[in-house]
Amino acid sequence: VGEPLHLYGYARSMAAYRVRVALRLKGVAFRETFLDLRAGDQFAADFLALNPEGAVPTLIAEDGATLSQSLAILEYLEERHPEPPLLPAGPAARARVRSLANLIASDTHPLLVPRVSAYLRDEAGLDERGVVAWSRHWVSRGIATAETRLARDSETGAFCHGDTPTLADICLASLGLLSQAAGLQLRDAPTVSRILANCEAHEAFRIGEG
Ligand SMILES: N[C@@H](CCC(=O)N[C@@H](CS)C(=O)NCC(=O)O)C(=O)O
Repeated sequence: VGEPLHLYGYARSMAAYRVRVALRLKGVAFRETFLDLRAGDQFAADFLALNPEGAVPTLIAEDGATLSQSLAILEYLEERHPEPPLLPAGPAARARVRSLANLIASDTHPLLVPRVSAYLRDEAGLDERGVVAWSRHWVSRGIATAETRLARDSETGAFCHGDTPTLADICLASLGLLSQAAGLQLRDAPTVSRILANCEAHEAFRIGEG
């Protein structure tokens, strides 16, 4: 038995949460070092040497490779530990799941990270209300698009694609975390709410370390 994987994360990070949930779903042992992003730990020289982007998650994999970007890490885990699968069979189904995952992880979440809020506040001159309004706007828009697609598509089941969790659920649950923290109601998103409740009931999706 080799060293457990080493995850660099942050308790409130949506992107680190995605990797934590995938590791738990796959039953892969890991240990986690928590950075404090509010204190600027991501800009410490030894961390920047690992990940020049200054962002979590960063994962030291089995073979010592240093991995970053949550979606790339999820795909790595899927290839390295295929069971249980987090992507469905068939190219169109896999593209649907990846598309839903990207809707959240590529088109929504990057607008909400600390470096963007800091720029809006410090460089673009937005006050705190403006920054909150910005975040709410993009979260609401991401959730509204997810709701339209999930409510419309026949592939939607107990989870985003069928009845077992996929990469899409991991990403949706990560946004659910943030919308809760931002005090956003999911009133107008019944399908998203139903899927998030199924995620919440699943042990691997619990919030917190380990
Ligand atoms: N697209 C990246 C996002 C990584 C990212 O920006 N993570 C945030 C925390 S959720 C971070 O470390 N931010 C540091 C900062 O904004 O200074 C991923 O999915 O891994």
